[in-house]
Amino acid sequence: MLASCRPAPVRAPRRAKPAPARQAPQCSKAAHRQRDLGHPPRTIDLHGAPAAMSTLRRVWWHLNRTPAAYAFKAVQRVRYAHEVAQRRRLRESFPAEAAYRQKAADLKALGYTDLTDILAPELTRSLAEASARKVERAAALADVQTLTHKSFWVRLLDEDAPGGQFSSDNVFVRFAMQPAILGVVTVRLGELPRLTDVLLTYSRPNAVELRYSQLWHRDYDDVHTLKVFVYLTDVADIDDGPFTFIPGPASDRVGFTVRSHLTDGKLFSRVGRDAVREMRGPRLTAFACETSRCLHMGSRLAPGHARLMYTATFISAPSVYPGVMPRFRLVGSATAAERLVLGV
Ligand SMILES: O=C(O)CCC(=O)C(=O)O
Ligand SMILES: [Fe+2]
Repeated sequence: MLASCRPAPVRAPRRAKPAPARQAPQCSKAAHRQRDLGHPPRTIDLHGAPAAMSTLRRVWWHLNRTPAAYAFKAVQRVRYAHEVAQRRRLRESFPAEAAYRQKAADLKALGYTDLTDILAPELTRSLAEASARKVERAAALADVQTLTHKSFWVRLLDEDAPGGQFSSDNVFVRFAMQPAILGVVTVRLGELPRLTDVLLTYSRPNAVELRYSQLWHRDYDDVHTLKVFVYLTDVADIDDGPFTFIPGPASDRVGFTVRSHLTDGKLFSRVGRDAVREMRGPRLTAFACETSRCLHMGSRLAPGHARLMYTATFISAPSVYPGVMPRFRLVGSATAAERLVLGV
């Protein structure tokens, strides 16, 4: 069944009181620890030790959350012109069927598209089975992760990436590397993308206030970040914490915001509530969103609800963060195009 993406009056969950929006660049150590480290790039996402980030890296990280990132990106594209040309040349490696071209066109125009009907059913089945096994361990993993910043969700794949690296034959990686996904993303970018991460998150209600990606934000993984999401539990209504967003054209009109995370009040002083879209759908609903462009939030779950969601993050290469630690380790063989996508 296809996802239904509907206009949605956004309401905060009953128990949640909005937090003050966060100002990005202030740097006391304590404040830094509190800040959203949900989406910083691999090189400087120090997983549990963000306070140890060097001053230079921290400054770089903050600059990349401003329009200056476009200038850095342009410099990186020139520096790595050879790789960029190779990514363009090899774009034919992945299928560009009419259906994929249509999805890519939707992404370009609107910033999102439904992917449910084009994914390989056997890979979706494997993803669902592997995710169900992971979720059995959620309680134990939650205990370990209560000290980290995002108390409203548990990351279930940390154990699959010892030393910070997934092997390329991991089912969560193979899912992202399927021809349909790479086909759509490659057509959209006009070149091979770089897969920077895969994530399985188990979101639960949080007792206190809305935090981090529960507030409205764009992702700053890179200037062009595109995420593929798969719901692994039903997300039928607002109580299930749907991924909620403002499509591309309306987000463009909001423009750059100094604060990286906005409360509903702040957002709706800049854009009408009628622009809001919610992704709702049964388990195995899949969609893509250009999260560097579209303002978005999610995981606002009502008591008694939980949401399991898979995320694959793609960027246009090269990264605005030079010296990115490889996220993947090649196991078995791969084509030249697949190696470029994996960065191995
Ligand atoms: O939990 C959600 O639905 C939002 C997640 C999010 O902001 C992201 O993956 O970039
Ligand atoms: Fe996000």
